[in-house]
Amino acid sequence: MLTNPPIQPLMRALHGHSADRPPFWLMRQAGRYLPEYRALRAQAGSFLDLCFNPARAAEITLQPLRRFDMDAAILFSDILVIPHALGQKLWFEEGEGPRLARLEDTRGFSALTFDAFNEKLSPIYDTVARVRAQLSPEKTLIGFAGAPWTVACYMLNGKGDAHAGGAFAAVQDFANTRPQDFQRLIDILTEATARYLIAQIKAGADAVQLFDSWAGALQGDALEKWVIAPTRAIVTAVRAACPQTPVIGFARGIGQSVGLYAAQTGIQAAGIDQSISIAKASALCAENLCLQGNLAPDILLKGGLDLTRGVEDILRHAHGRPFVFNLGHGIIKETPIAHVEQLSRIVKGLSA
Ligand code: 1CP
Repeated sequence: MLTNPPIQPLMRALHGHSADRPPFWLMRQAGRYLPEYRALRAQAGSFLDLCFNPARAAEITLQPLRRFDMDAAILFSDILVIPHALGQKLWFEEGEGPRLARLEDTRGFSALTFDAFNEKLSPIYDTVARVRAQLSPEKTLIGFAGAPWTVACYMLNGKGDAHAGGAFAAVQDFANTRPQDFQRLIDILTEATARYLIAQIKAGADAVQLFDSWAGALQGDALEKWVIAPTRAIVTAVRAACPQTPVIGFARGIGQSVGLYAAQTGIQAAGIDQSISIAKASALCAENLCLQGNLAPDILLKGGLDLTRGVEDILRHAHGRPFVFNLGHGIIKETPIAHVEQLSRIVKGLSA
């Protein structure tokens, strides 16, 4: 327990305190819906060049706070810098998304190496330090990484999954039929993710979030083995090295399993997507666990009265418990800036 509550509203919530008005930030708050992002992106060359340019990445991290005064900045980077740092070739196809040289089988896993890991990632630690130095003391800096299951999906598939729902069926098949081989990859990623998050915290991140965007593809034993167990190992390693730093776990699409996920991983806050209500998630999780979420990104895209009602509904259900207002997934790139301004005003209690 802390003797003094932290001064940052977002850290107070992550440490289990409720507030009259919850702090807020938005997943993918830096990015293509902002003209100032698109301008810097156009100068940068590739998306990866942008992630590895500390001055530009720090600037992009700070851009949304200037417009909308969120309570937290989230490091501008990508979950796929981990495979890149382990030696798997990564590039981004313009207008499409990430591409990775495929890891065909265990021979591919053997080529992954920690030899240059922190060296390759050092520009990102530099970005974290720059942002923390420019951010006012009452604002929180969130570092992040992809969770092992989600990163393994991209590493084995070589790209996202275009099928509706994106369930990475071929990766699930690999995990089912060759569990020992898959475990090797998960173990490498668990070690890499813990090292990466601890280095971000040492560089100045106040809290960290694990994005497990494709956790919802798994159930039962597979969820326990590939999502819960590696997350627990990462939380344990981060807490041992940095006992005061909260870990937010966002296992998207796991529905009612969020209670089990939160209790068994030891996370300090649980990200809630839009598929279950905050009232339901509250009933499934411990009272002092901070919840974060869960406005549907398409309601923010739509705006108007639906947005006002959607935000107020969540605020009402979360009242009295530790809570961070956020979306249920990332901002859609067509979202009008005026809608994000409207959201910010409502959450702050200013007006609709
Ligand atoms: O063209 C561009 O400008 C690149 C678009 C873009 C951006 C802005 C990508 C490519 N990544 C990012 C930044 C990013 N990615 C952040 C920055 C911080 C923020 O503002 O929130 C974060 C946290 C991520 C995390 C990320 N990358 C996730 C997890 C969250 C989620 O959305 O589910 C995933 C799955 C990725 C992979 C990725 N990177 C980029 C794309 C288009 C994708 C998805 C690919 C796919 O599944 O098809």
